Amino acid sequence: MSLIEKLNSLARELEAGLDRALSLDTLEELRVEFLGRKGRLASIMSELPGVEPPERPAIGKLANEVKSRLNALFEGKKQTLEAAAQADVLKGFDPTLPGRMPWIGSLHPVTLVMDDICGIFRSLGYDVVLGPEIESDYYNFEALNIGPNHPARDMHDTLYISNNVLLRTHTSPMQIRTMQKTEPPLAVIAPGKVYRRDSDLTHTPMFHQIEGILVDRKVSMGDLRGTLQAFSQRIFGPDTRIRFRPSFFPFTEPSAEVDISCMFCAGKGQMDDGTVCRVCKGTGWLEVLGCGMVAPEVFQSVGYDPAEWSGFAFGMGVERIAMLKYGITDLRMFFENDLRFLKQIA
Ligand code: 2U9
Repeated sequence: MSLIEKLNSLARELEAGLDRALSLDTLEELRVEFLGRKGRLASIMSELPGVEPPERPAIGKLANEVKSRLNALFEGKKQTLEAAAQADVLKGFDPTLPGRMPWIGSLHPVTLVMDDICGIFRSLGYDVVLGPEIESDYYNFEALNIGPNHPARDMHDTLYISNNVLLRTHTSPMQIRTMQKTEPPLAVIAPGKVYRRDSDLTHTPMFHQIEGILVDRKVSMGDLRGTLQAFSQRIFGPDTRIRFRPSFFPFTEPSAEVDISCMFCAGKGQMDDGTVCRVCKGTGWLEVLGCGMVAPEVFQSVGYDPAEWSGFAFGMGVERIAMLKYGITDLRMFFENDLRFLKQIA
């Protein structure tokens, strides 16, 4: 067979092969077999030097024409197969289906409640102050009328870093720092993390507190009560009542624990079906915070004259408020980061 015949036969064979090729893989195999560097066309062309010189130009020209025609056919078939493959992908796709919603992060329940509480006090004219979690013994205890041997140190379960440096057990150091650099009158709240060497079902080594202080002339216990009544109604609902029970804190005198009427049984102590309320255990009241009138020793430690200035202070645990507000019964829920729990509240 002459080279011309071989070329024409090769072209016919490839054309037939292209017609039968149903996939891009088969197409590639054909391309390598016929048009590849060591393929059949190259093999035919390698016979060219053996052809009589006068015939070579015509055969060379034909070979080039065959090569570019086959390349064009090959490219055309490739495009057809690629379009078909794309259509196959689209076959299983329903553009009318709703998109997948990406999960958007949300605020932690403790942060939400902390923001709520700060918002309420800001609306009453309080400024928010933030400060260090690592504190000195002076700011955490001494300036708050808790001397070196004061029994109240016991109930603080302090985590010490060194003799005089510790993790703050309450946010009260911030009220001292604020008063040291601010002339009265003032009203601030101090939210943040506090630390205690305490860990059981109802205590965690770190929890969140919000404390507040208001200093002015002639501040009374009635002002304190009115403030906490307004706060409780805004955070727990307009029907909330409060009551004071006498208590003791070294930094306030007199001091009180504050209870709110139970929001689960409306303060009745029992449910509509007559069963005892499991939240307030039948008392109708829930303890939510502590408070009192700022002790004169505290005013003296920041250079305020206790004869001229008076004030009230209060403090609350944020996790406790969040548990009551959302009916959460296990404190550990806040720290486990279980998304099923977190999503219910956000
Ligand atoms: C200054 C003066 C007075 C802050 C107060 C309480 C009462 C109180 C507890 C509530 C639950 C702490 O989180 S808890 O364990 N706090 O009962 N805190 S009065 O009094 C201050 C603070 C700073 C300068």
